Amino acid sequence: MYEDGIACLWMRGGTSKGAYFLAEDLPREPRERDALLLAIMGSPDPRQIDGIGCADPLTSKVAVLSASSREDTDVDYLFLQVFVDQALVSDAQGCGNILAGVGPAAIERGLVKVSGEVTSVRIHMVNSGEVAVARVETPNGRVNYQGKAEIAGVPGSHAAIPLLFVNTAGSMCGALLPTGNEVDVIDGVEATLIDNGMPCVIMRAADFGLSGSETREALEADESLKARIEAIRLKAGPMMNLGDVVAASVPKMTLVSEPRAGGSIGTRSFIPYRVHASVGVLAAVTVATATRLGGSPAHALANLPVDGRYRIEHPTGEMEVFLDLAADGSVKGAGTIRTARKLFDGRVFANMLAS
Ligand code: NQM
Repeated sequence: MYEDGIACLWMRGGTSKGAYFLAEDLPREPRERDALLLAIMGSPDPRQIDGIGCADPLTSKVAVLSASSREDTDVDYLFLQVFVDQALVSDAQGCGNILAGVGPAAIERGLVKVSGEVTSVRIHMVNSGEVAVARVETPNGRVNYQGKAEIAGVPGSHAAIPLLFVNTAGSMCGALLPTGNEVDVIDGVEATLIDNGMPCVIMRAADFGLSGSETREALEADESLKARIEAIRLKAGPMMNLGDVVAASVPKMTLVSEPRAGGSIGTRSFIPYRVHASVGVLAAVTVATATRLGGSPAHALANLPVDGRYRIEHPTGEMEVFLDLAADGSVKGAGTIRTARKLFDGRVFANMLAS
């Protein structure tokens, strides 16, 4: 049925890469759609050799775009995480990095019209039901990808895409603190179970005998550490209203430490089986939010900014996120700057006999 391929935009969004599709080009039925996406990415296979995934969860991602189902937004964006070495596709999380490519992709595909030098695209993030606004440079009626903005983890500079979020508290867990506590103890480890856009379990790196400055490779090579963290994740999932998370890519297990490079806090994030090369956008917003909770392990370690700009240190640099606080100190909104780039526009072919 898909012998002639499927129209696909392959884009970098922030520090991730993904395939951007129009919903109308994919099967409607989720199981059929997911089987097709697994075949397109080449999963399950640690090398994804027979597909376009790049053998890393950060480059095995999908955005499904469609005309907005809401009056207050311009486009619907469903994020799907295609697992690399398991036959799993999950909609249990969103992705703020792939989100950076959604505005440009929606304009490229004609879902959103250009409206001047800069086009504001209001994006309905279907996974969480929340809204993000992306500002996309559109001089001369088309998307401009070139510019001077630099983000850690991506070489070179590109056009800035400011992203703004509102009401992200409880995006997938129903409440900012789904257990009602700033700190819970799981397997003897103090953890903040929190969701301000991304379900995260925030724990001290030191409680695992780590400094928090370990490389991605060193952490991934530590099998007993990974087993300990996974045991905590499986217990945290139901506590966070996420149910059984055996087959889910959430919650993100984030180890925090004192900042080392002048930032606000250090992070190493298990997402959940690989360690993030940097940190997720909404995960960074969630960590920044945790630093404001007196009871959280993140609070005592953080160097809190006075200007609302939180510099979240990660293995390849830092991500700056901005928190907009209400008078009572709660987080009203958040923002960050990302970049994105169109890498390839064409038709992708899948070996459906493999699934
Ligand atoms: O937290 C990866 C990424 C992400 C998620 C992951 C993200 C976010 O960096 O908003 O962007 O945590 O699996 O692409």
